[in-house]
Amino acid sequence: MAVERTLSIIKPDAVAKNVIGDIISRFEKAGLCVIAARMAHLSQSEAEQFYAVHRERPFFGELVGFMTSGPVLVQVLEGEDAIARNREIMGATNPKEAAPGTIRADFAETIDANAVHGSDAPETAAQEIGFFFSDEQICPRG
Ligand code: RTP
Ligand code: MG
Repeated sequence: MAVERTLSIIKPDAVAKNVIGDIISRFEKAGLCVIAARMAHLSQSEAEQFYAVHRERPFFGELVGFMTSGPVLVQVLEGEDAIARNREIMGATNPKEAAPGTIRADFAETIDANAVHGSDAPETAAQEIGFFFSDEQICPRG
């Protein structure tokens, strides 16, 4: 297994619930390290660009509306097999289908307000990391 980086977003619902620390603790317990992080309140155009792959989907308007509804924490996570490992501990997109003990099962309410985003492949991870962070803002462990 290779060391990978992935882009994680703690979404507005989880920030509003004040569970940022609980969620980061899940990442750390799974062997993932936070190597970049900042709070952001996405504009309409930033959210539309970030989720451009979904622009033809029926839920695009709700997705953009939700992601701009409040502040988020954007982070780069690094670790062995980080992309798949992060998605494993996030759980299924719909929290009602998420396995017990996953972040979405424990912290999310609905398919829109589903607590976290995680990149789904190496190419999208690289693109999403570049969307939010410059190289100087990323601090890998030595
Ligand atoms: P994410 O990108 O946020 O990590 O979530 P994901 O890979 O599990 O799901 P994806 O298919 O990429 O969808 C992005 C976000 O759009 C919302 N969604 N709503 N109403 C629906 O059928 C529906 N499907 C997706 C979710 O909030 C999902 O996280
Ligand atoms: Mg996705």
